[in-house]
Amino acid sequence: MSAPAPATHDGGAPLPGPATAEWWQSAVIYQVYPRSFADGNGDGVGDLPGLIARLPYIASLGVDGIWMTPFQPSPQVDQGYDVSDYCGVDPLFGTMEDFDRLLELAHSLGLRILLDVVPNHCSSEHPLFQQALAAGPGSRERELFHFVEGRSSGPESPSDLPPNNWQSVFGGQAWSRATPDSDTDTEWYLHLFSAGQPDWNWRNPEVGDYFEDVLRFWFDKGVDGLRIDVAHALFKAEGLPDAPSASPVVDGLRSNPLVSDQEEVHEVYRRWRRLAEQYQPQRLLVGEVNLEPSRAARYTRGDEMHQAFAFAFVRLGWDAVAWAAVGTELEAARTLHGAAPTWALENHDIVRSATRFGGGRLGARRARAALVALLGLPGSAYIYQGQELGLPEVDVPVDSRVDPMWARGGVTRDGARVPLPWAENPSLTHGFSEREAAGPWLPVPEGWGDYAVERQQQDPHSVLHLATQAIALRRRLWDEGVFTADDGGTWRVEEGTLLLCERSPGFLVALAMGAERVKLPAGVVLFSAFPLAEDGWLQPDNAVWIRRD
Ligand code: TEU
Repeated sequence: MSAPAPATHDGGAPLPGPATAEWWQSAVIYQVYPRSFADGNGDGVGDLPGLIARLPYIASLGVDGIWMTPFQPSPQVDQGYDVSDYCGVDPLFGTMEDFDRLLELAHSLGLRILLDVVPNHCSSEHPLFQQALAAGPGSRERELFHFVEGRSSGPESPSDLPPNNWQSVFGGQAWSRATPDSDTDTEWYLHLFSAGQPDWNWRNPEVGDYFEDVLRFWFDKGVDGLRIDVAHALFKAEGLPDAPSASPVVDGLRSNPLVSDQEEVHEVYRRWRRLAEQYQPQRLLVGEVNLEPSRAARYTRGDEMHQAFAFAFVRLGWDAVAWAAVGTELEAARTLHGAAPTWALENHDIVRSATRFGGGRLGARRARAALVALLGLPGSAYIYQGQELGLPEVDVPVDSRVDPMWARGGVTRDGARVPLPWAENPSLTHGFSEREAAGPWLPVPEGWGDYAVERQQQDPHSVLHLATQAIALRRRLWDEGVFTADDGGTWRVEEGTLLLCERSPGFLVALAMGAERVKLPAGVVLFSAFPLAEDGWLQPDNAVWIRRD
């Protein structure tokens, strides 16, 4: 099949974009949360040897690569997002030799490896933070972080109040005393997350240089790219002024404009892009930029990151009109900045889609349909481990919750992080770990084996089969030139509840989001989440890919 003519939009001007797609433009990436993926040494925590043993499973999904959340040395206050050594491997997960083995085997299986880099903050155990604490107020060492004199409630109580009213994403104030028991050290340090995660001061050029070395270290090893944690937050408003409101910084920092999306941050990604381009093949940068579409797209301008997650649907209910509106916004941002959306419905921070979309059988149907829709959209797609099994959110018993957000803010993300069920057999962990008696780091609920990989591999109607088939067909459509990097998406709603995204040219993704059946759009159905029950109709919570030439 010959490649279709370039897509045209708004008056016919061709969109900017490469004639030949880069690998990441068509990619499906599988997110691995190593703690919960597979436990190789029987200590109840997933690790690199466990992941190595299961790499063939990931390859069998047909995905292009893996994004791994942090496995670097860390006190694990925030399950690894509190890094104390950016260039190591925490013994909890294995050794650097294990990582090298992982990288080599992944590459031999055709899988790229993306790592998580956490540049907004480190661990309070990081040697540079420890040195800053020891060096005391006013020292050069403290300029790597945000150490600031506290405010005073009265002459008797010097510096007893934090420097400003900023709130932590995890709940409570975003400041802690440098040395709580000291009369002489009256400084506080900033932490947008937990007190164990001090924010770096990116206005100090030494921080930029430090991270350049970190990037080089992993790129030199052959790592294919990086997912950048809270990428929009590195710079804070100059002078750290009070926020207009001291309400908790929920929803990924969006309620305090002073802690994120400062213009200076773009220079960081320009520098990182230049570095990424020095490697062959070029290394990929994908950002966690939890901002509205028009702001997030600015991080994917031609000389910045390659991708930024489109989190927009994550905040929406099962509502075709709302999805179409957000899809249209994302398309407008794409047209403006030339980078296609990077889709994700789930990750380790978000309530599982099967639960978010209604729970039980209804939620399971919707999650399955949404996954099919997602894989047909123009742009790269990220799938979170277990999404291909249709895992629901788990109500982790209160005593077992370990997410620091639970202690600080009363919200837990543990329910999306429960160990993966590999085997249906009745062992306590369903094949995740050999640690039977004490169990894994988060308990698995009753009935977890029903979702097990082994079981779904035997069932041709399973979510696992469906996801694998959708990924294979998607790949074929790219190879045949039906899908191209220049494709846009025109979003609309028909019959009140039928969500449509028309991918240029002549390819339609349809998702029935209402309670009633709807007319099936004209064209040849290439794929569906559920079999089509009646001629010419689409049942509620089904999704189809349609070709109309
Ligand atoms: O998350 C950044 C973030 O602000 C949100 O995802 C937040 O955790 C969520 O909106 C709360 O509802 C990243 C990581 O993905 C997350 O696991 C870390 O806890 C966080 O950074 C700190 O490193």
